[in-house]
Amino acid sequence: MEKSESGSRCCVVTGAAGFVGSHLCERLLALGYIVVGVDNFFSGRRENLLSFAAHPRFFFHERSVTESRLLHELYGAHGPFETVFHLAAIVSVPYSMDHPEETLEVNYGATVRLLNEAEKLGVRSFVFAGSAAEYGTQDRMPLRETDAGSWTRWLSPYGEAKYRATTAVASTRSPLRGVSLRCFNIYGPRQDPSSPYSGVISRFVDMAVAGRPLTIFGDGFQTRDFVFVDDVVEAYCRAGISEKADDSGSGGIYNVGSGRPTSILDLARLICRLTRRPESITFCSERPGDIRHSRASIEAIARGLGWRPRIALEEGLTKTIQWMHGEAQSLGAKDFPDGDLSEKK
Ligand code: UD2
Repeated sequence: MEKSESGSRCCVVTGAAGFVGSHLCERLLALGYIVVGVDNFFSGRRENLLSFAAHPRFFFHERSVTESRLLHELYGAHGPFETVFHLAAIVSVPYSMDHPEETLEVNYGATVRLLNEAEKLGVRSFVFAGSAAEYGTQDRMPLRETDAGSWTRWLSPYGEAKYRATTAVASTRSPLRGVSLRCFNIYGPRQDPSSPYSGVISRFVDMAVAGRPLTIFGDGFQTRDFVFVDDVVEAYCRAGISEKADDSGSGGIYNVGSGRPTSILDLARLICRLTRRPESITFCSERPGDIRHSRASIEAIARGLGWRPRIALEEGLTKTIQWMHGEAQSLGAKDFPDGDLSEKK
């Protein structure tokens, strides 16, 4: 993406304080965009904003995406925007099991309202954070975009709400361009390792850096498709900014993954090697509801957006480990101002 092409056009990023959203804001700022970030800190973290909160082209609003007329009010404050990147969501699958209605309202209902607002405001592109969870349980690998439908058996309200929202986003009509990115297992700096349901890489790296044994649920032969956060951000930028017409036939829905399977046992061994720890791995019982394998077909995104993953697993893990080392050292030394930063303009 060329900085010179973007001038000082404006984008909205919901979920700006999240793991992926914060990286996306940073990239858009580096590309020369004005970025209006929105987050209610339900799961986003203030420290994720630290590296760019004071940027002269970043404006932050502590708001919820469930507020009606949110985009209209942001438009009133900042003027027209070209792209809405909608990443804010209830991200915890276990939470979605306990709160199915709230999940449907936040992850689906709010998305439909934002889409309607975007249409009325003449926004050019609406890019949505879909999920591999939209595929539910499947035996056939790799997963193609057409493998999710009304017949799918979703494992959680999270998966179903994301599927419904993706369907709404993909059925927008010109001139608004709706794109949903079904991301597989994203990892990288700023992913929070603190819950038992945090991404396995963030947990393993955290355990290894702390010198604790790595805990595998099940036999370790289950596989996942891991994709580094910088590659995911590149996919968002291409989806939101690209002028290229979609000739992939996938209707504005794209998988974002590496296309490669990695077993959890191989992953654990690799992290032990990269952190120069002895191979200290313990096995516990399988996590209830876990899928066995997950792998993306990435043909559609290659054709439609010219995207392919660039960061190999070992390189991405090395960056994640370096970041986690830094976190471990600076623990307790963080400080961040409270409140709304939107007055800076
Ligand atoms: C991801 C999502 C989940 C849901 C699902 C849909 C994350 C964190 N989880 O679950 O919310 O969207 O995709 O497909 O994005 N594991 C261990 N030890 C650990 C942690 C995990 O062995 O300490 C295993 C776990 O049992 C699973 C694999 O590692 O077999 C990956 O776990 P995950 O939670 O990172 O991701 P996944 O794909 O199961």
